[in-house]
Amino acid sequence: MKPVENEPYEDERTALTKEAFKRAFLDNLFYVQGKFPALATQNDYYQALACAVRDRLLQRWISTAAAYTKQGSRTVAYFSAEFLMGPHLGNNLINLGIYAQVREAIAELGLDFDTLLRQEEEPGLGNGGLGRLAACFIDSLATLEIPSLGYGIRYEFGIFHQEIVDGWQMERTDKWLRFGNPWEILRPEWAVEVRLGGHTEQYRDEHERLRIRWVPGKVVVGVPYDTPILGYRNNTANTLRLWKAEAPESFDFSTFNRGDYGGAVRQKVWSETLSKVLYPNDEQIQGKTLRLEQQYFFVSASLQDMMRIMRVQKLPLERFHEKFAVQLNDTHPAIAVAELMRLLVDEHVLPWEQAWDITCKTFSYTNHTLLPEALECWPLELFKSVLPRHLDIIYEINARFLDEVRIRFYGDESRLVRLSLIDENGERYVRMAHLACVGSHTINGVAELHSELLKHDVLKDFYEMWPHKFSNKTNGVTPRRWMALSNPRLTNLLGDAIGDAWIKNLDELIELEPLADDAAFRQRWREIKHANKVEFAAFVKERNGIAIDPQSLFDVQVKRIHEYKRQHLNILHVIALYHRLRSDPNADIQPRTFIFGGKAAPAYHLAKLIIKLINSVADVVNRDPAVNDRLKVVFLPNFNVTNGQRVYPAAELSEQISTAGKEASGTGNMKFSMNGALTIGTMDGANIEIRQEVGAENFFLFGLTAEQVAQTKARGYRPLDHMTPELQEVISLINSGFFSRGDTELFRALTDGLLWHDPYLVFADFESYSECQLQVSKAYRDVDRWTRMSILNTARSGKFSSDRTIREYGADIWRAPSVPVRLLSQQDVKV
Ligand code: 4GP
Repeated sequence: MKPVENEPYEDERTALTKEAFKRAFLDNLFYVQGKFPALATQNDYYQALACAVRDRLLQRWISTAAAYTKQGSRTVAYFSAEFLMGPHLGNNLINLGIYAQVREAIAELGLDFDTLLRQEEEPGLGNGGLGRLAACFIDSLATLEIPSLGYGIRYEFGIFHQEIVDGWQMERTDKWLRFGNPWEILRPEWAVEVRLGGHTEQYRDEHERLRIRWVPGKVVVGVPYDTPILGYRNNTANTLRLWKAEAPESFDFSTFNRGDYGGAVRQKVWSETLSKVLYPNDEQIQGKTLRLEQQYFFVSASLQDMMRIMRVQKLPLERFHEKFAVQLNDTHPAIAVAELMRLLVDEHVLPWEQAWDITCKTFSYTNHTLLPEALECWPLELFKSVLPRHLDIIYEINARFLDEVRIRFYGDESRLVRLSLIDENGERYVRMAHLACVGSHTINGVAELHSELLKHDVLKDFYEMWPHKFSNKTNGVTPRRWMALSNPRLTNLLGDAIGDAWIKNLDELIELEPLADDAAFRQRWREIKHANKVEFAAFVKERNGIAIDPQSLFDVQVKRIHEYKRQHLNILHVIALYHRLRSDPNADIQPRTFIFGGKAAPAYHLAKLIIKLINSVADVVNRDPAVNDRLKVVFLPNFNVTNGQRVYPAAELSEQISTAGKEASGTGNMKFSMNGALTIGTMDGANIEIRQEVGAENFFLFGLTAEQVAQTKARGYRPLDHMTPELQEVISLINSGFFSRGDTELFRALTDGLLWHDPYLVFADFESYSECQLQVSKAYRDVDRWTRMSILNTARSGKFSSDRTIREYGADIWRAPSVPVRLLSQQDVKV
């Protein structure tokens, strides 16, 4: 049967009906897994289910590729060292619109759908915010039908698994590929070579022109693994293309024949190291050779791949910037600026000026953090040893750039020093943020405040040079994963109340506003939150062995552990509450469950000590009958996407308590708010915009503003000036060894740090925070008021969809129109 023009066409194999799906599932169990029910494990069933879904993905993927190839569509290439995707199966079912049918089909076959979902190892190829943002963005790009490719690294080991042993974080290798990955397709035919190290030399070409040749020290092969990324209920399936590093010759027989077996495999081992493991640091970058090699590896492979695509589509390289818009997700891929120049000038013999024009029209750069320790700088010698040719190119870019600066800012020598791509104060460094700024046509921050701070602080000199390059693109998150998939009860209620258009157009949630005044609706709203809390409590019981009370206020802080995010402010307040209860057993305290979760970078000792303190306080408080179950503290191990999906729907209070001016945006704050949690937060990152949207009366604000933080520091901040009697008690209790079995030294690094330095102004904000928490408790006791506030948070969270963010990038930066895709059947594709 031929499809009607623009009507979705389903062929026999990939139909979306329940019956077709059951048949596909069993087919895949037999012919892909090679199993029959008596022998099949839950994992076999999961793989069969994933393959049945994948068939449906591939049909859309092929249809999409056909549409894009035919039209030679302008394409967004999102370059990111991290894609924190989370499990694919549930999300793909949501986006295909067959979640409910498939659940039924699996049940009818006598299997437990949730057990199968849980078999999936989540691909944790990112650290936190930046990597998860990339994942939300590619979901929105596909939903908005914008042709796009995500380019990154297929790490064999993603972010470590966190275990808590005796209160301490322990890291275990993330072997996510152990049982295979049904979502990826290997494309060996598109492998490319990437060179590293060695030296450069001059030579004369056939026209007697002096040219430069790079003689590499080693070569690796980048092999692409493709994952289709489905749009929500459309026919678009874009591509996430991740590179694995392999040796060109995996076994060197000539070396082997000389009897050197070790030498023969060394090249293979070294090559594979490049994509072996994700660096587990966020916002704290150390210049390590392997990291620069990883960055260059995926960037070079990707740019070469894009040039291949141009050849296939018969487009001349001079039009590279018309075909592709490349977004640099932070500075990790910024070496792309020099690499594109090298490819155009050295390999494709374009004049420098033309190559530079193409390069600057291709790239745009997003900054994700203001922390100075996160700004990537490579020691010059290290850089030269890995990328000698690129260092020459960067010198040339710099020379031309500084000439421009000299003319613009006549006589301003210090500005030249500040703007240079090379840091010459002491040991010399290559400044990657400067390379990204010079080589990009736009530069953006990820929330209004952050973008302002970039212009007036971190990137001030670049702003003065090119104010037109700067803009703000406030982050967003995908409502498919963070609501429709993870909060089915809320999704059903919303469906009944306002329909489901909000899944694709989150602004529709505003229709909920009048329902905040409807008592029956408020009742249902509460029932849903309660059911989510009960489910989460069961999970905590299973994971932590702690019984928590679903009637208590669920107060949650989940995110990477970092001093600037101030998990220690939170736990100090918990200790203060505990102290109040112990001092006055009749103190009137709202029962609360404090839930923490997050990973610390393995070498970040203070962050690890904060985890230990939280667990130590939990141990004491949870066992103490004197607090009479009014306080419970839980540290949820291994916070990742999967666990995030469990916790956001159950949360009532969202802790967004970073020192103002430090959190670029935050995206967890958005996930909480759209799931009906209220925020206690500072005027930082996107908190400011959340407060603006939901209304000041529906947000618990405390603490110094970014401006006040700066002033306080400028005046010479002394934490002891902010000591209150209660805070004094809290610190003494910790130092007395009360939470550490009498060890009075265990937490000294933390308490001394606070008493004498307190770089993130925990003490300065403590009183304001405690006071604000009292307001929270008071509001919580007024059940109707709280529910109203909760409904309004969801109703007014439309702005925080990543669809809105991507529309803004699309309109202001990429200028890539959407290309709707017509579903093809096998018969439509001629061999
Ligand atoms: C994070 C920022 O800390 C966070 O505020 C922001 O929401 C997120 O990027 C996405 O823009 N930065 C990182 C990092 O994850 O590694 O720098």
